[in-house]
Order: sequence, then structure tokens, then C-alpha cells
Amino acid sequence: MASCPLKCAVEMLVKNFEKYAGGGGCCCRKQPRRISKKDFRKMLTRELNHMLTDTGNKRAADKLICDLDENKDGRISFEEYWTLIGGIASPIASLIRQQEQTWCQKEQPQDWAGGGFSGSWAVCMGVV
Ligand SMILES: [Ca+2]
Repeated sequence: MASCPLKCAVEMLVKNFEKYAGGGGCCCRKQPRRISKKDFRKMLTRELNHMLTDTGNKRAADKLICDLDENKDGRISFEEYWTLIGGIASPIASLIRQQEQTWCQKEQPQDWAGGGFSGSWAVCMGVV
């Protein structure tokens, strides 16, 4: 297990989705599994509290759900969940690059807003 960090990380992300999308109880797979608003808010506070600020704020959480819910069915599909993961990973990647540059140059840190991340919800939720 320890020799496959990327595979394990992806499996963990998939399992996390399954954990919160499991409330419906449908196992037929004809209906794609989705996370309800209530369970999504639960996931934010339990799983992402250390990565996003304001996870306990219901309005901020609802705005995030609204922004992620592309088909506006009121639930978060796996694809919509993956948008969240990408939205979190992108600023983290920028921060890592910024830290590497700071370590190399020992100069003032660059503004990481130009790292290609454009999700307005991240600004709302305060990706840290
Ligand atoms: Ca949806």
C-alpha cells in the first residue's frame, strides 16, 4: 500500500465520495450516486475543515454546492465532486510552487492568484 501513494490517494478520494453518496441506498447503479446537500455540508465540515475556511458557514457551503452543481439537480455527482477536488488541488499546487521558489530564491513570495485557478467558490470558502 505504501508503494502506491498516487493510486492510494485517488482510491481514498473515490471512497470518500462513496462514503457520503451512500445515503440513497440504491445499489442498482442505473442511477448514478450523488451526494445530497446535507451530506455534502457534513463532508465539508468533517473532511475539509483543515483545507477550507468557513466550512461551518451554511450560506458559504450552499454557495459552494450551487457553484459545483452543474446540472442543477440539487445533488453533487461524482464529476461535480471531482471539480471540487481539482479546485482544491490547484491552489495547493501553486502554494507548493511558491514555497519551492521561496526556498530557492529566498526572496519575497509571489502572488499565487495567477496559478490558473479561477473557481469563485474557493475565494468564497477561503482555500488555505
Ligand atoms: Ca448535480
